[in-house]
Amino acid sequence: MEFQRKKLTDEQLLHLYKSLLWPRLIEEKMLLLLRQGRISKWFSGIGQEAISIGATLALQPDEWIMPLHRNLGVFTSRNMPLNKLFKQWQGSQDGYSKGRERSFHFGSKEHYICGMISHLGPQLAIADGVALAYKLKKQSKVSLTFTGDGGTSEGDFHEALNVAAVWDLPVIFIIENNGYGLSTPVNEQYRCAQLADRAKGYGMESIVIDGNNILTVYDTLKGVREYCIKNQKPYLIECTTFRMRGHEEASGTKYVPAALFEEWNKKDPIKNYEDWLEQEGVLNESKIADLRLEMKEKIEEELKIGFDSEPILINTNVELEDVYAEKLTVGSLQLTVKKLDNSSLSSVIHHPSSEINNDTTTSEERSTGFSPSPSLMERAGVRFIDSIKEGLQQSMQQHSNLVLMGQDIAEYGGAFKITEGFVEEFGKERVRNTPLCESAIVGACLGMSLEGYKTVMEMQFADFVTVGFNQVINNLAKIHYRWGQNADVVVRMPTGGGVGAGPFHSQSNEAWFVHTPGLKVVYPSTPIDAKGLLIAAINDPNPVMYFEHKALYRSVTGPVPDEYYEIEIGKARHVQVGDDISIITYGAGVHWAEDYASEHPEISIDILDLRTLLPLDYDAIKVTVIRTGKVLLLHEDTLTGGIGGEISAWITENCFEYLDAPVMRCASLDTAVPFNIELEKNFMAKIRLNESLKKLTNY
Ligand SMILES: Cc1ncc(C[n+]2csc(CCOP(=O)(O)OP(=O)(O)O)c2C)c(N)n1
Repeated sequence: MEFQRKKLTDEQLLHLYKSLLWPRLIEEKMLLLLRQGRISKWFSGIGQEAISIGATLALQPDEWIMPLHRNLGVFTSRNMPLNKLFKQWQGSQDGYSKGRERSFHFGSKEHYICGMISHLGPQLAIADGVALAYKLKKQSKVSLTFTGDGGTSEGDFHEALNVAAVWDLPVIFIIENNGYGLSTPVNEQYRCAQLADRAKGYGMESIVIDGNNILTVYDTLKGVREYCIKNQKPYLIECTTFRMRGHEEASGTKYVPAALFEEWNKKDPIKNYEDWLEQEGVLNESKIADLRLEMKEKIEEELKIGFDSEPILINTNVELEDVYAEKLTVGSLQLTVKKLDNSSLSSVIHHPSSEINNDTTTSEERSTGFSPSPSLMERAGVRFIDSIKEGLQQSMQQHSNLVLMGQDIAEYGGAFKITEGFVEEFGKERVRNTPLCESAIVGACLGMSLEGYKTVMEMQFADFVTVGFNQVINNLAKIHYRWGQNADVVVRMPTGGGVGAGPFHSQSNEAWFVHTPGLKVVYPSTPIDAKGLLIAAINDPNPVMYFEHKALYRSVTGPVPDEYYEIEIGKARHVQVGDDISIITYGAGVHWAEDYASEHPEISIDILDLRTLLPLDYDAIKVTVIRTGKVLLLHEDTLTGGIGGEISAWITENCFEYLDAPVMRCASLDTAVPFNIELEKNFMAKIRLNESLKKLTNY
């Protein structure tokens, strides 16, 4: 192995040596503790340390790094104290994640490290988002992310590299090619000669370097960092190395030929560097021995503190509270936002098939008891779609740190034209057409959040969230609970059927997200709520799935205040008072229920529009149950596993004594959404509403 010191001083060379040795000695100690049964699991990076250390030290300490499971050197090179790291690995209260995360699956804002989730690839797009934030702030910074050779086969790798290239983002992608995935050798992982060759396909520069040579890694990274900042481009570095131990200690290394270990043992990054430093006269045997002893003593000291950790705090309230970030400030701005509740609105909602609620009818007798508020200027007859646009537009005006992302949302104005004209008003930097890669864009939104941005991503159709699902469910939703980082992201979900769009442009998939702690799920049914809930979602520091029913876009109109206002997330809307039966519903269901009620004055129907599905407004649910004692849960989503089942269970548990009949559900058929319009009508819950209500009335 050849070392070139270039202009590095003895002191710098020594610092690199110490930075290499420290994680190696920590790991050796961990392996000992593992054999003694004092720790439970260990993912080893022995033999690969030069990559983590060379890369981390080549960056500025406030540049974000997205490390993986073999990158202890990233954490130690950012000077994270061993005692706290150890507490983290042990799942202790005073580690970095309050005992909620394992091994290296955590981050620390203070150290600009965003740790992995198990799925490996999702890390990469987060680096895109961070780099985009640097770029928009015009900062001379890069982000750095790691992947293994195995991880390069994931779609996330391709999406992240492509986005970085297309958006000219200063991201350094490092592949640690250590010969194996878990046990799968590289010849069963890919067919290109070098993984670095893939960069060409994305229009990106790349290089293959010896990942075991600390000076090569350090020098290359310094140069690449400068390149990325100066040219505002990403760069791919493939580091060749070898995994000297099993995937994790329990999994062994039987499948690795002994000759490979012998060969790579000779290329050990520490031994080789140590020998060279001795030749250079920077180190000698006794100094090495002293350093090792000093470090070993330090390890013992740190472990003493590490083992002496606070007992784990088991407090269910704290566990639940930590799922969501508190809404204290809004990005960097402190906003005074008008909060609307039902009593401040004059609410005349004009909905699809009913002519009763037109703009000349005051609402008192028909619905809500709302009274107009003199402080709010409102326009009548605003379409649902225009209210969404208005909420988005006013939010863009309020928050200079808000960026919109989505397919075709710029000049084209989005599939439904909601962002038409936005590029002219806000510019292309903040209204971003994305490549066709939902996973990377959700990941990039999270990366933006690490740097204090807010993002709204438009899913072209809610159906397509499936290809960004992992990022939503495992990154956005869990990050705050895992290590206290919020994900200030709204995903707009044009949803629902009724327009003959077939199985992949019509689905109601809100229940998937309701089942995921950490997300909020809102689903307005009226223009006034659509605007106010969107503004609230954007002001909320947590990830919010915002469902907007496509069939309501142009068919529903109503009054909408001109002002910038919020409708509180988590509060249902009592649509109309009735005594016989409650319909609890949301989205298109609200309009079905209202239509039905107006066509059947013989039944006195109480209607509750949930507006938010996570968290649910249980107080409002209870009020309507008590009022009528008979409840129908109505939703366009399919029956089995729909949110109706959840609410039914809650009512049964909590309101049993008020019930005069079993809670019933009216939902769509348990099939995909059919294309033929007649078949689709038959699929829809609406067609069974009359039957369901008759059954409930007659019970
Ligand atoms: C999506 C996903 N699939 C499978 C796994 C199981 N798994 C964990 S690590 C690993 C191998 C990763 O190989 P590579 O990316 O080369 O990294 P290395 O462990 O060799 O450093 C596998 C298959 C996982 N964590 N996530």
